[in-house]
Amino acid sequence: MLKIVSGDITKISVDAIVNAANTSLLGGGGVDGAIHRAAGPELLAECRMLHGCKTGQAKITKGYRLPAKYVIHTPGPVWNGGSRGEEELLKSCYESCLKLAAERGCRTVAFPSISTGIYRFPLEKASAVAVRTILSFCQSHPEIEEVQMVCFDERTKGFYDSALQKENILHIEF
Ligand code: AR6
Repeated sequence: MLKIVSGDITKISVDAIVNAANTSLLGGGGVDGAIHRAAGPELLAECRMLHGCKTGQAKITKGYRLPAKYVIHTPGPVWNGGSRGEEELLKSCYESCLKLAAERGCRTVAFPSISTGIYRFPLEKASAVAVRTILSFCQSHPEIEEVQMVCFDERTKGFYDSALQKENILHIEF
């Protein structure tokens, strides 16, 4: 099941939350900064041992002081007009995170809106990619019981709500 919710992802009690990181995995602004602040310095210490991560891939750490057991770190693509494989890379972020979550036995996962902040990915396109990819992964992995898209502002939530509505209509029609 996919739920679109409003809130702060650092407060969500799930098996794994996802961090919209950068390729260094050494922290930054936005949701990445919030997650590191809430998890405490042990998170950065573990991230240092991971030696970075490629765009579209994902790596997992413990959640330390967060309510979540794990943090899955994924560097999303920077939007550069759309002709540099941005949509495929974003799809790969969601798939890589869900794959890692399933491998670690996670049943509940929460995502932030990857790439739509500092990385400027247009929300309409990003929300469509995210919703489609999550729904399709969960269909073939029933062990993932619930995925939440945690939106930090109402504008973002509006885009994810309508992307989910569009997917549901498509599913009824075909
Ligand atoms: N909970 C949920 N969502 C949040 C939170 C929060 N606490 N804080 C911000 N957001 P961004 P990106 C939303 O910029 O575009 C970092 O410096 C935010 O409103 O965090 O993937 C990294 O180190 C937006 O909707 O991530 C990278 O360098 C969404 O999270 C770079 O930013 C993503 O915005 C990654 O940029």
